[in-house]
Amino acid sequence: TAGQPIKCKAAVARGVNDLKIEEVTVAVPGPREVRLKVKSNALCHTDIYTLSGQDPEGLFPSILGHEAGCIVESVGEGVTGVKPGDHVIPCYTPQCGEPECIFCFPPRGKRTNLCPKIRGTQGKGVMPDGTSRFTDSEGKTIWHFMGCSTFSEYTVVADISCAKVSQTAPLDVCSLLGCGVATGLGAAWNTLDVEGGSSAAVFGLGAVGLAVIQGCQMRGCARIFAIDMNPKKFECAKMLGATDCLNPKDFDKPIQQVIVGMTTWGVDYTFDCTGHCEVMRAALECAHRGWGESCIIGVAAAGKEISTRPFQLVTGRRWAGTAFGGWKGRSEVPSLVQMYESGRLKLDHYITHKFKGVEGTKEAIEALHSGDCLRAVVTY
Ligand code: NAD
Ligand code: AHE
Ligand code: ZN
Ligand code: ZN
Repeated sequence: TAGQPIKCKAAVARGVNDLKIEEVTVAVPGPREVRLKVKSNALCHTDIYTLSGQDPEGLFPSILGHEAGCIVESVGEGVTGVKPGDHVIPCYTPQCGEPECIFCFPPRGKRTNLCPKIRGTQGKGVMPDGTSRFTDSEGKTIWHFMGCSTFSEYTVVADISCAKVSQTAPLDVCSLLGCGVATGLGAAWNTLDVEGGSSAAVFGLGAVGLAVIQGCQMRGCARIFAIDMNPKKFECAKMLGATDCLNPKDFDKPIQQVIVGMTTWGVDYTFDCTGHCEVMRAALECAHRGWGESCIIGVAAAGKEISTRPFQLVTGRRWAGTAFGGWKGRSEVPSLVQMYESGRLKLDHYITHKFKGVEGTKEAIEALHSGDCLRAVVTY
């Protein structure tokens, strides 16, 4: 197949909540590009959010999907980091690693994973040269998404977006580390860098929130509040280390007041994993007086804004946020896979649903909507 366009099946987002299974053509990879055979895809809430038209950067028609385990099919000119047959996790936060990139390179690059090298074109649904590698059966352009577009049997990504991982790790588990679970762990370990013995509160118990709980538990947090409107999520939260499970519907006062009441001064570290601005406010306002830190992980719809009384910050709370948990894709994601393989990081519990074939993408979306699902994994 190398050197030739590939015809394959993909789930194409044609418009708002309109996903069609179609044959698409995937062009050969250009310079510094890699064509991937997608083996496994986990569905993240952000895919559904963009499909539902809430993403200001959302484009149609496009191929969504950004949590995947893949095998390199062929590489374009100048690619040295990966070769055909390598197992990779595509990362929507790339890592150019060039010495002149102040975001990648120490000393300042130590603080962030937000390499901007291809972010401009990525947000416009195209490869770094400004064009797409996908066409439909009529030869019309289909746009890329988050530099990944993994709801397709084949995709093309930039080489700086490819984290080369162990050949022996199962690709379905690898796909979880392409976004949600890695993000939750990184929010706790990198972004807020939570301390052992401290307290944490996690709002929203999807895979992202549960991974925050797991990360806090592994760091030795003494008390972990788990908050969700769906009590079915509490069992897994407890299994991962939550000490107090709260459903805001069970109280007649705002949940932040409930939590402050249970702790005197609030919680050391809090996390929004819902994407709702009122929840982000609640998370900030139950952070500890004097030093509490609150991390926004959830993605809010176009036009939404956060608010709180400035007094909340004046009295020592800090508002933070994270993209992909602060992980630098190529240099750090492979070590998460190693942690899994060595048994130090448990991940199997996130895969609650499994489907087969690109058609399974629709079933996966229904599963995530049902509220019973943490991650639905579709294998090709
Ligand atoms: P999910 O849909 O699986 O889980 C969200 C959970 O929040 C659900 O359990 C839901 O019941 C709960 N929830 C909804 N409203 C609530 C409320 N008012 N109070 C308490 N709980 C509430 O989603 P996910 O895949 O775990 O993703 C979570 C969020 O993180 C999404 O907004 C997603 O877009 C975002 N995300 C961000 C990053 C990042 O890098 N910043 C990465 C991955 C996902
Ligand atoms: N495109 C949206 C924002 C979407 C967003 O915030 N994405 C998160 C990742 S969600 C993963 O599931 C992120 O990391 N953003 C950083 C980036 O560079 O995209 C908008 O509001 O325009
Ligand atoms: Zn860079
Ligand atoms: Zn995601």
